[in-house]
Parts: sequence; C-alpha cells; structure tokens
Amino acid sequence: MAEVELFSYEACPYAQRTRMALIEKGIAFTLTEVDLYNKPDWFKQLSPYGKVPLLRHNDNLVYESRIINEYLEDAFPDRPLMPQGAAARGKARIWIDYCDSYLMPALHKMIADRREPAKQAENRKAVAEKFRFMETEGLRKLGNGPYWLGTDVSLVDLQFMPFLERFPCYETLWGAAIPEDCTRLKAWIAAMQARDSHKQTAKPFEFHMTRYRRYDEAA
Ligand SMILES: N[C@@H](CCC(=O)N[C@@H](CS)C(=O)NCC(=O)O)C(=O)O
Repeated sequence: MAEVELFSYEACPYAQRTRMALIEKGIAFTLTEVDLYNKPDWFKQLSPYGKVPLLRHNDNLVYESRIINEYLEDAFPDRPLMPQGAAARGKARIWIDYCDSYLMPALHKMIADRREPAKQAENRKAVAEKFRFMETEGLRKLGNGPYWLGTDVSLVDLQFMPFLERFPCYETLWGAAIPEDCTRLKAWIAAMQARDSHKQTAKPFEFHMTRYRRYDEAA
C-alpha cells in the first residue's frame, strides 16, 4: 500500500481537486472510495468532519481540500504547484480564495434557488460577473496563459477546474453562461481539459446531470 491514502467520493469536486494535485505531483497513492450515502463506521471514526477528501500520509490525517493541497505542496516539494516568492504566492492564494469565497457561493445560490425561477435572472448575472472578474483581473493580468498563473499549472488551476467541469450543467438547467468576451477563460478551460490530471478524474456531462437532477427530486 502507498504511504499516501486518499479517501474520496467519485462525484466530489473537492476530492477531485486533491486527486488532481496528487496526479500533477506524481505522488503514488491509494484511492479509497467512501459511500457518503451510507458512511461506514470506520470512516465516521476516522474523519473528524465526516467529509471527503480526507488524506492519510503515514500517521497524519489531513482534511479540507485546500489544506490537503497545501500540505501536499509542503510534504512533497518536488514538482511544485505554487510559484516562488512571497508576491507570487500571495497572488496565487488570493485566487484560490476567490474560488471558494466568491465563485462557489454564486454557483451554490443557483442550486439553492432552483425552485424559484424568478431569482435565477439575478443569479445568472452574479455568476457572469464572477467570470468577468476572473477574466479581467485574473487571466488577463497575470500572464499569457495557458494556465492561471502563466506557463505552469498551479494549485489555482486545480481549485477552480472541478467547478468549471460541472458548469455545463448550470447552463443546461438554469441558463447560466460564461460571457462571450471571456475568451481567456474559455481557453483556460480547454487547456485544463487537455491535462492528464483532468482526464483521469473528470466525469462525463451526463454523470453530473444525473446528480444535479437528484437535487430537484429531493425535498
Ligand atoms: N470544504 C470541504 C468540502 C468537502 C465536502 O463538502 N465534501 C462532501 C462531498 S462533495 C462530503 O464529504 N459530504 C459528506 C457530508 O457532508 O456528510 C473541502 O474543501 O474539502
């Protein structure tokens, strides 16, 4: 068994971030799938938050996708996924935070309001604004791509990508869209889709649609 074990769930975008980091860094790991709808007792005992991703590295347990990815960066410094220098690292962390603090809440609001179509026009606008900000303040200012920070893939890319993979479902179900003028963002998605770490962890559109439709069926 590898010294690194990742407890994961096939549909979880947060666990996907960490799987992508492990693949990008070339770290051998054991993948243990957890049935989140019927959590085994051993998992409940092991996982302080009862959530995936959960990483076991020797005797260390690490949880929260963003923290796990930073831990991997510290523990396995070969093949770095963070830039060098305080300024560049600060910028990277700002965008990692932007994903969780700004983009994801806007996306989650669309799910929360799925039964209230009147609210979705405002939600669509909010999501489009987040994408425009990513385009103008991020991709157009930070470098010439193809990745978020320039020529090298980084933890910023891995933070965002699982949610952009699922975004076509938001288009189909709730009419959300990436604005036409966000050309760099679209090119960035294509660059990420071409990476092995994405190909090995991505799920097809219909897989995600089945899960989003279940939200609609749920009470
Ligand atoms: N903030 C956490 C979120 C992780 C999370 O919400 N995981 C979900 C699956 S996608 C989970 O384990 N849910 C089980 C539960 O909440 O009981 C992270 O970034 O790792």
